[in-house]
Amino acid sequence: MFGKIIGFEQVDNKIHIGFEEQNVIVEIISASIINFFSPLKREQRLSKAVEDLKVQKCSFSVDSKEDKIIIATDKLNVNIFDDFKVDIYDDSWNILCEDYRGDRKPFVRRGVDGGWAVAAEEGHELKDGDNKLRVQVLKKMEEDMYFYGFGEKTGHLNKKGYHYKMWNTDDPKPHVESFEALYKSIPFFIGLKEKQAFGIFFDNTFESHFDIGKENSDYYYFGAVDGNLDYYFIYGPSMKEVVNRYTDLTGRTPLPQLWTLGYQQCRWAYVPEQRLMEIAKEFRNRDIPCDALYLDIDYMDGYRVFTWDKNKFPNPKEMLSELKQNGFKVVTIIDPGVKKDKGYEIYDKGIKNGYFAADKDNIPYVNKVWPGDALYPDFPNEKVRNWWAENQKIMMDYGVSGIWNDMNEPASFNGPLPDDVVFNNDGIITDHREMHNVFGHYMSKATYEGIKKYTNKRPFVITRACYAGTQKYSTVWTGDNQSLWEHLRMSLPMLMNLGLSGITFCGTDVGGFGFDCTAELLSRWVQVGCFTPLFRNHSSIMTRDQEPWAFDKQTEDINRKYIKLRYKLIPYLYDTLWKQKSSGLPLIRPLMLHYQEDENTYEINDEFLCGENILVAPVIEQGKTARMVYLPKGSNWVDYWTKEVFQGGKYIVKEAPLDLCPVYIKQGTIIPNYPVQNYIGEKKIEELTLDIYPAADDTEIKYVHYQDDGESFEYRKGVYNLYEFLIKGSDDLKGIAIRINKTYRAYRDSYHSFKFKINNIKPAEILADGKAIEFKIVEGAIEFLVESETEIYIK
Ligand code: MIG
Repeated sequence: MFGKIIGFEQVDNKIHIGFEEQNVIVEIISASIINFFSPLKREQRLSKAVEDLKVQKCSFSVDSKEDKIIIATDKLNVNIFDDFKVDIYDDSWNILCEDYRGDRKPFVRRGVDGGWAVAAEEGHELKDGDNKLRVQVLKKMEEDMYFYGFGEKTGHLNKKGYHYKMWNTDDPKPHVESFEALYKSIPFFIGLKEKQAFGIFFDNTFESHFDIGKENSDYYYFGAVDGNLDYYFIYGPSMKEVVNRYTDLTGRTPLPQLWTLGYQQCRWAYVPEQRLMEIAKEFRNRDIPCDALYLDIDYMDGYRVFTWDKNKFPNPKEMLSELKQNGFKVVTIIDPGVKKDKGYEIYDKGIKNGYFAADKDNIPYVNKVWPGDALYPDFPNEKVRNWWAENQKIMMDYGVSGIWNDMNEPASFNGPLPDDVVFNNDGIITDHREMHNVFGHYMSKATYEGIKKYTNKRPFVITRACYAGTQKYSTVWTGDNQSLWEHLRMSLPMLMNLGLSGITFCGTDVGGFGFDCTAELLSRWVQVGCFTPLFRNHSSIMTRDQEPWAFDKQTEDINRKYIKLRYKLIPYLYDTLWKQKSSGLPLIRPLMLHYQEDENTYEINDEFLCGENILVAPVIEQGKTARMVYLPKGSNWVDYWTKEVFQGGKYIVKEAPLDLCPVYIKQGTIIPNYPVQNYIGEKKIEELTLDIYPAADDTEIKYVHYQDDGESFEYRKGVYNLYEFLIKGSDDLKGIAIRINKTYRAYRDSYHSFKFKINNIKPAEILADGKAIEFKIVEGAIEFLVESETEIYIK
């Protein structure tokens, strides 16, 4: 395809290499990130995901020797051969990633004459092949490799042995392991080889394929049906560094409004007004915290976006303001499909200005979605995005607090959009094949910009379809799961891999969307939801009710317990998000992200870390009341419920009756807690609780806590506070010294006091700034209060 190397030329950080048939550019983005590019479709890179490419100047060398070109940075050695074969080594020449030599040799699907036709008649489905790839890179499968990431995929954490397709797909059938595509396309993965991690981001928005040693165990490959060859090799060696660098390229999740971390209740559909108000009232009457309620498609007038059905909601503004007084924020759904309907303002304006995608004869393209005949806004066009952003004002003026973007794969009821539907991508005329996977991305971006402009608050957007980089604009949920134990099980690796793929703020429909939930399933699901980034219960029309109280008293109590625990953890979650701004590390993490040295963690599908310090090992099987828990090597772990300490590096058995979710806190950490509130902002938080798990030796614990107004963009001007808590045990462990430092102060509200809750110690005396203070023992932990910036000594 490329032919022999003819020569090369270095221009700044780019090495232009001429091959007989094609030119390529190898760009040194940093010592650890290299981009490989060939303009197979068009000259420019035009990334939709990387909006602000930051090249870090670094020294590197380029030489040619015999049959190859050798590029060396401080971290990587890259050999480039004829046919654009690339081998990448670390700085000690250990191979990391080597191109496979030779052609694909797929396994044979054996059948018998006529046999398949009969099977197909019965309804059996055959997987498509993918021999139509115009861009393709084959890499040699090394021994002992593991693969993660790929965005939102079914199956397990490690993707080795599977094939995936990136083509945003709305398939309402129950999602199972054999699904190759779902709603989101994030063409990024992490390879782990002998404890070294690297990432590959294949930035191509066309239908792409990733085969991870499925068709042949000698190689893995990625490729696309069209577009440029454009991929980044991102070195670790730690997985944390890979995620950090990948999110540095594609962007990170901005701080959300604090309330979005609270509990959210959704249902298709809370209509009319009286039903929505009833739901709100139940939460408060039953003492179950809740911050957000959702309105699904039925609030609209004939499914016309940006309208209200005034029969069901006679006065939305008044209703929303009444709800707000009670702490409820309302999020409304907005689909992309605009009803074809003369006289409907949005349609008229869109038609007048040519804002809809058109067919090849430039006639606006019509398909069918909820409103019947509908048109698709040309979101890849900035003008259209600006218009869509303006439309957000309609909803914001009513007092809506967030926008839920559904159906933006885009979905269509009347067969898929034809390949040649035309889009105008900011001046470049292109088609559905190229824009399909970024349709939801651009829609979320427009929604984000609009909400930001009209509220000046941090926008809350939640989208179903996305591409790499959408994390800059939107939260995601994983679409139409079902109330199945299998889907609860699957949600963990799916969310962990989304987290590794840059999507920090993600969640599944807690309790399951389709099918009827059971009391036990909801009880176990809420225990997972409590520790996952987006905590939203959602269910479909015609399924049985699924609110926390929809079953029996025990289920309601369990819901209340975990939803309240969530509210206690809010400052911990928020701190983690704040730290994510620089680390890129997600909220939900697979164990190996922090324990890469411990191979036992590589395939743990049923446990996860919430931030760095909380390990959750939920029960995800019906009828189970005990489970095996693996505690990773390198830390000690404290049972959150009993405070018993365990050494890492082994499996333990934990009894877990229905109301107990096994949770372990890393020893030597601090978990900040807020008091439980009915909703974020109900109480003015003047006291921060510090739940402390002292180290077993004299290791110093440092925890940084972040505080701001939780809603505006003032923090970007530096309006926030930082607190540093330092805890150090003496060698003989006879005493523990604690220091509180407010290391940065620019935000007016601050805490008046700190409540310390120290687990697993038995002090004789506690001194604050040298004076003895009182303490009590509550549930086995000692508790005492101090004012700001005190030095504490515990004897
Ligand atoms: O085809 O708006 O995933 O959350 O409740 C159904 C109705 C359309 C799909 C979404 C789901 C939402 C539903 N929507």
